[in-house]
Amino acid sequence: MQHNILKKSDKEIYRALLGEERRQKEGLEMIASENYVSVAVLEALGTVFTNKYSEGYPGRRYYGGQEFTDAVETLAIARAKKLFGAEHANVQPLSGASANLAAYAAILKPGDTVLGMDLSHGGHLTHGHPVTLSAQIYRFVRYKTEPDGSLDYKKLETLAKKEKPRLILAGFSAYTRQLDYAKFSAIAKKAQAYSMMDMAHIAGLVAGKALPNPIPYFDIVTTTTHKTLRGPRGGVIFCKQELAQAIDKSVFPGLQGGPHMHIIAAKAVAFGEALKPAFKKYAEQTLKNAKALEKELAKHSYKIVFGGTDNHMILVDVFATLQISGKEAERALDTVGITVNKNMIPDDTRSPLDPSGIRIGVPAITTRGMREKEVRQLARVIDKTLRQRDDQKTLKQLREEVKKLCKKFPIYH
Ligand code: DSN
Repeated sequence: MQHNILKKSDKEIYRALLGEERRQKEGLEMIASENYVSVAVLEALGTVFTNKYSEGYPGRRYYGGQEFTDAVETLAIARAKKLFGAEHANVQPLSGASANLAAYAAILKPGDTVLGMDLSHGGHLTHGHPVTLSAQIYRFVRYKTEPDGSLDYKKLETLAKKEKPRLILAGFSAYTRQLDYAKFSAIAKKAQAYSMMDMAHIAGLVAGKALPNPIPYFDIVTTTTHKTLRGPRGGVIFCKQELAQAIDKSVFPGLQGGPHMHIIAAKAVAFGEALKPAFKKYAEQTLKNAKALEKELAKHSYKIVFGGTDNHMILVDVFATLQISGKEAERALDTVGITVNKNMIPDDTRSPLDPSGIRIGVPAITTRGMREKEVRQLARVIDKTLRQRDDQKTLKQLREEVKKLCKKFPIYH
């Protein structure tokens, strides 16, 4: 990519940018929450929309000069609603975390009870982990998965009866099985609680119709716009029409100031791309690749957490399999150019910074065009790397193999 002006004006940032471009081109991103956006999305991000303040919403702004920002945000909203069949969309949240916080603030009072999935069982930090701001404001009670990887909806219903939550939260960042949305919704209705789903990880798979759509079942659905959806970093909140005003007020002026219009422009571009037929193929292939990875790693005797995957990622208990920590596994894979992240497994007894597992995702390699054949090859590379992590010669050979594969499936060429 050309960065002729930056090259002259800021050599330090230019050097870091070149380094990151090379890292992404010559290595494989297998962090489940990452992806490669299109050049059109990148172009939209680097535009003069970054100069503009647009507090408010289309047609109701606090500053002048909004002809084109209104056009962009209106398009982003319309495309987001069409993509997911939603009644209302707010495209201003700066991230998934701020989308979740704004959603909580729209419907909860301080001290209200929320049921959310435990972090080590796949839930997200913002679903009630004690270190977060929301956990200081609201009373989170966290539910867990069963040893076979399923969710016991009877137990969830009993918990809801006991705890009397105002909100029941579904969603995850490291859970690999399909949730039963109808059951969540029924339990919330019985408990007279709101229902909310954080679909950040799987939004692209929902948009591509490879996974069921949670929108009809929940009062509120939040998402990020990167990950499987392959847009810029950011968030969106979808809701039923009766909550639209509360959600909008909660995002602005409740939580945020001026929206980032260059990012909203890039979101609109990404939604437009996801509405095209090619995105459906991408979503389907992502699921096939994840299944292939699960099968292949199981063949190499890896312990797959939750018993397998129904989405784009798998969680591997490397400690149980090889007696190495997730941190060691992450480091070893880094040396051959495969980026994954260490991850807790359910009720992990190890520390979050040195847990028992790694999370591996296929959204980015699927964007590069890789299919089951390459996934099988990668499973072999991963296995060899982890088992022979102290053999420098083997690691060097594997690094070359990854580089070769990257060349065959280039990005931003
Ligand atoms: N950091 C994201 C992930 O990796 O899943 C969630 O926010």
